[in-house]
Amino acid sequence: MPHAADRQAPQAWSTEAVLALFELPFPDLIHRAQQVHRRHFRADGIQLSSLLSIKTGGCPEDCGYCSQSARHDGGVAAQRLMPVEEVVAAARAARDAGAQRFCMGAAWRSPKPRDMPAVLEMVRAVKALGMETCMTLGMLDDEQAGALGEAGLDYYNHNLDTSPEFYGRVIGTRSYADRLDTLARVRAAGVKVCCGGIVGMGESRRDRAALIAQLAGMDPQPESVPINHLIPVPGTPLADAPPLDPFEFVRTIAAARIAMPRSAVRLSAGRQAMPDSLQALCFLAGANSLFYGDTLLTAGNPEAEADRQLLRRLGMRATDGADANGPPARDKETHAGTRAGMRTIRIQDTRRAAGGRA
Ligand code: SAM
Ligand code: DTB
Ligand code: SF4
Repeated sequence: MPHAADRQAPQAWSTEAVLALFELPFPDLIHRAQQVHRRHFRADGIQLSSLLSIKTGGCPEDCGYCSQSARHDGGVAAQRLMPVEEVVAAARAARDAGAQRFCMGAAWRSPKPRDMPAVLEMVRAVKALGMETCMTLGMLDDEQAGALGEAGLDYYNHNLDTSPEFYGRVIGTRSYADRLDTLARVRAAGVKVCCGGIVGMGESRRDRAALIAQLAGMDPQPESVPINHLIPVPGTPLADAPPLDPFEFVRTIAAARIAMPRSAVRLSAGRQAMPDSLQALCFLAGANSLFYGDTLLTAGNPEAEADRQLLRRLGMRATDGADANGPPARDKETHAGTRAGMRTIRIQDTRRAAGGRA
């Protein structure tokens, strides 16, 4: 029987209601986030996704945070779409290092018809490695979303990024409504939705609450919610965004966890600048997914070995995310190997694993 607090319909999360979460005393907010988290997930499990930029730079969009926009000088050169074999080789390496999902990103406004055959081939080939697939290619039309669904794409990432009110200060070339349209097409194609945002762009607490309310109001809620901390990129309009209190970032994670009890909440961009202690607080606040591997799309991320050590030090383990949307997992026995509902993934130092062959 769902807990009363989790039974709230998605639309029950008004901006005011989420703002009230942000305004709780920090210990109360974390306690509440932990309660919600433990009703739906093992508190020691982390899902690991690796990212690859399959088409870098030269993007016609004007997103104010982005190194890849051709409209600002973010220092990233435009490249062509990567060959399928190189993408598959990167996915295999990520799988062998312990990633269970492979996310492929392209710096496009939307895919061109000529790009689709290669992109669909990438989905099929990465799936054939036994990995979950995710793509983020910009806006999609019905046909493109349908084709990705038919190819077996598991997730499509398309973020709302911020509140409807702050949005126009950051992005001018696509509207909030455009984003919601793409997300509806992804849903209609039977592909799971990965949708989140960025904090630390100079938005207010109310904007952060409004972003969470928008995400939580999606019906159904996104299966995966990346919470990115702005990585300020020199040459972009947001290079000098005012610093955000780290506890405010943790509060955003906790509000996302409480408002979206069954979603995987991913502690996403910006981890390289975060001490381990802050990341641990994010896990306590309900984050249960990470980008794993030393590069995001163009920016740095902690080394895989540093993340393995962090999880080890915290007594946490990589999981396959199968507990998402599943029943509560309270049984300590699930720590051992495979059981219905969740699988522990062995993450390893591939340099050591490959030692015999190197
Ligand atoms: N071009 C596609 C699109 O925008 O739909 C996909 C890639 S885009 C880089 C994916 C997301 O990465 C953005 O929506 C944004 O939330 C996040 N992102 C990009 N640059 C970032 C930065 N400098 N700091 C934090 N997050 C960032
Ligand atoms: C998301 O929300 N964060 C990821 C993924 N979706 C594609 C991207 C983060 C990008 C960080 C900046 C960069 O690497 O250029
Ligand atoms: Fe282009 Fe995506 Fe960067 Fe916006 S976030 S400029 S759409 S690559």
